[in-house]
Amino acid sequence: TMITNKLLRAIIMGPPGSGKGTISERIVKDFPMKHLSSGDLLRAQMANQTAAGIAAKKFIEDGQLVPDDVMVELIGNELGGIASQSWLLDGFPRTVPQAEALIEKEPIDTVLHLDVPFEIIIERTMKRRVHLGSGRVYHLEFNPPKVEGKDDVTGQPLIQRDDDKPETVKARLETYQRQTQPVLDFFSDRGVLSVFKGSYSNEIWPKVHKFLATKMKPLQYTDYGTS
Ligand code: G5P
Ligand code: MG
Repeated sequence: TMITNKLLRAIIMGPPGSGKGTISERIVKDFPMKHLSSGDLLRAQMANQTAAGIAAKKFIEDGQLVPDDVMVELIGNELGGIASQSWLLDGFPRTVPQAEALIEKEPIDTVLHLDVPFEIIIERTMKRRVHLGSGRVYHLEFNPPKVEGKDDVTGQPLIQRDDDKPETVKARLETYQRQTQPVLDFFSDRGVLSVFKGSYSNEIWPKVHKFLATKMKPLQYTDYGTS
């Protein structure tokens, strides 16, 4: 394939805890793209107690989806602000109506599906810690912070997400199966879906990098090993 300078509009999908945040951080380090995570955006809105944040809170804590109209509006506004750049959408769309609303406004070039088995997800989310301000994600063993409980870059405290309790994670997985899996078919039918199957981010990462490098010129390749 010929690599052009055209902007790339990409989506990263996968079940809760599949590594969307982890792989996205790696992508934006090696490719000139902007990462936009719907979950990070909602958590920031909740922390700031905005109207959208207050409306979203009860859905998130129950492992349910925030209503489509709220999400379409929120993400539409954000995408407007980064229209001149290549971007990577993480966590949106996650219903077919959201996908339909998105493709009406934005041509989607590629959708990366992280196909990670559900069994390993509960443990991962229990040991996850996040930095609210940036969305940077850690894991007590897989990717521990340099200083316990502190973000590597800012030194600010790390938190545990309210929706990472095992019973909420189970609800999120069910929500994913029921409402988000159909979105995979939606993009597959449109010929833009690429599947990356694996249990570990380090195993998936080199394949994602190689694939994206056929679409846009990488800045570099960061090697994290393969196990
Ligand atoms: P979010 O924030 O989009 P989810 O559930 O889709 O939440 P989540 O939980 O953020 O996805 P992730 O980003 O896929 O997971 O995974 P991650 O954070 O990178 O990795 C998980 C953990 O595993 C981390 O600790 C990481 O370090 C570790 N890890 C990664 N790879 C490995 C590995 O190889 N090995 C090991 N051992 N560990 C690893 O959405 C949250 C809520 O917001 C609402 C919904 O209520 C949703 O539930 N929401 C929306 N509602 C409606 N519409 C939308 N579009 C919405 N978007 C968000
Ligand atoms: Mg995430």
